[in-house]
Amino acid sequence: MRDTPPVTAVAHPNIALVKYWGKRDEDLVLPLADSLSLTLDVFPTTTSVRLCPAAARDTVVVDGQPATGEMLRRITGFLDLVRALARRREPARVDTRNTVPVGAGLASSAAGFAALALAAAGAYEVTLDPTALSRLARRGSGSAARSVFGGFVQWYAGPPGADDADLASYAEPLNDARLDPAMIAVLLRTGPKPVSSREAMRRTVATSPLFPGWLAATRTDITAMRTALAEGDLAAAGAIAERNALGMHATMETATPPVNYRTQGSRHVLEHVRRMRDRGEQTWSTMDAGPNVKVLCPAADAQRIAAELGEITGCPTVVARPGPGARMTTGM
Ligand code: 2P0
Repeated sequence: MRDTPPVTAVAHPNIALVKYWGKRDEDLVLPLADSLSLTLDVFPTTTSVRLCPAAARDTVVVDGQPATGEMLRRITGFLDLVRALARRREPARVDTRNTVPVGAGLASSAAGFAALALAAAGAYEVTLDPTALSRLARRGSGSAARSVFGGFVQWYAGPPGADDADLASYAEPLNDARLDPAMIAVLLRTGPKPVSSREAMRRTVATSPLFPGWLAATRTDITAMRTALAEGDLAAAGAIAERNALGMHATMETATPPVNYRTQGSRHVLEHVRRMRDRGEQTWSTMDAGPNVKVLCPAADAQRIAAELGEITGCPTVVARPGPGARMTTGM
């Protein structure tokens, strides 16, 4: 029995403006609240999947290296979900190429599982509409539900306790958003993170006294962010995004034991972005599960602002713009 030809898909990372932090169901990857993000046009992940009927088990290769441990377990577990949907059993070979360092808080798992969901569904011949694809990607990594779509995207938590909770939690593009900003990634350090976001979320929900307050604020932030996007109000969107991200970091920094993704370098950039704003620039920061800072700003000012941030940090900066959703492609 021969291997099937590879099916290849590409997806881009997304950066949340209203964050996902905390699950109500670990197995189904159901979040405690809605989140809202911007898919970028940089750092794509390309993944191909071929079925290997004669093989004894799945093979996973990430950036040319065989995957092992937790990464292998998560990807084969995800393939099991696709096989269950397809009612098929063949092992697969997965080949993934990232253009962003894995585990540095630059959403490689979002792009990775969005591309894997699309390629694996294709390889196992399961027909999924975009909503079903988003649900499937969610099972690999929550934020991947959002990378299925381009531009501004909202991921619905779904009503808690519902029998069809799995069906009700998926992402959708926000077609009424009237903003077309830039996002600058300041690449302070690109090593792997000290604590996985999965573990950090778990710890935060279980132990941070600030978590309930941040979660309640997040629910309000979603509504306010939707209004800001629909009105094309970058200043309102930026202010909500910065406050929501700083609040999320406050929750994990007050967990037991604490999780600190903010480094001295991050704090320096956060402070500088505030100072730029004080002198009239339209700049707002956000940060994820890593030390790198992303800066939301008008597209027309992005090159100038990125040059200044590069100069004060001595680190590379990348200017991103709204990017596309996951799609099939030919070859790696
Ligand atoms: C987000 N992050 O909304 C938040 C903000 C990081 C900080 O989603 O456990 O890799 O696989 O569902 O999606 C990163 O967490 O976590 C993330 P799992 P995921 O973008």
